[in-house]
Amino acid sequence: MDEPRLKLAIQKSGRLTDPSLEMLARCGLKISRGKDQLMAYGENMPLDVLFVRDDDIPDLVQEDVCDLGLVGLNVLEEKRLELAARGHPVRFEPLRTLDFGRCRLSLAVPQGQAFAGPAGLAGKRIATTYPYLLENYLRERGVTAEIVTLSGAVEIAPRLGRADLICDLVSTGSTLQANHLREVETVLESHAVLIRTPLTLPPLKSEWVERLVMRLDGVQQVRESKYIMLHAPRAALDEIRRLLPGSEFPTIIPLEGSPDKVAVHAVCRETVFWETLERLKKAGASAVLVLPVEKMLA
Ligand code: PRT
Ligand code: ZN
Repeated sequence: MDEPRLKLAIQKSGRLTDPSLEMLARCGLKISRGKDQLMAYGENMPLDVLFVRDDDIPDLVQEDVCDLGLVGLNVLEEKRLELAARGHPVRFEPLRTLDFGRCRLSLAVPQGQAFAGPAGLAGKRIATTYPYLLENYLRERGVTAEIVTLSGAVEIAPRLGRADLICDLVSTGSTLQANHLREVETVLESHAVLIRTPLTLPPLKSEWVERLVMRLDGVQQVRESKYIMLHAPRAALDEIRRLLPGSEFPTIIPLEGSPDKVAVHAVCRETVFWETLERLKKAGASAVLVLPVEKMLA
């Protein structure tokens, strides 16, 4: 009998596509994309990748077409609120926060216009493509405003006289600036999320979900991690241990012929800056080597 295969939905073409594919490749997945560009076959895992619009990803998991999905929290939360408003059960679960796709859903007013906090939004027209998230934000603050739901080009709505302000995604802020808008409030901090179906999967599929998640954790952990090797006077060990960023249990190795010195090897889970190396040297460290970590399995 054929092995059951997992189906994972990712964005077909957009901001999340490259980082999603890169993440999967780092998890060891090799895919072949045939003529049918909508689906790629996992060659070395029982996992196939479906390429779709990001807005369809929660639905595909919701409707059991896919077991897994990689999507922005903004899209996910909008969908969750929409389902709740319609009285439908939510049938997707977040599995992991991913370290890409960072942005925020923010309120922005025309430059030069004052903003008197959320209470000042009462009676205003706010243009957005995220009506449920905005409605939720306003409701939590007890404010009644008019939500103008658009399908795109939100940033030009105030200039066209369709709205007083906007609620849109921002990353660098240059789009807002180019449109003479000023960011004033964050409605949601967003990032990419791995979601799964709440259904119990058959054992083989379930095992591969676990393996994938474990690899994802490993990949995300090593992104910032470095392996540090150095020589240290025994007397300075406490100080040097304290200086090593995010390393709990360094390995201490005696050095042949130098009873006063040891070698210290440590995995640092935080960025190692030049300043840290300078402090280590000041504390007595020598022969300091910093190496990238390729894979890690806790
Ligand atoms: O075709 P499809 O529906 O799949 O794609 P899409 O056009 O809806 O989505 P896409 O590719 O633009 O974004 C996919 C996801 O990336 C979003 O749902 C967010 O989770 C995430 N993301 C991260 C962003 C941004 N950063 C971002 N900057 N999505 C959109 N933007 C917009 C922003 O609104 C602005 O218009 O990009 C523009 C540039 O932003 P600034 O602030 O850098 O100027
Ligand atoms: Zn979209």
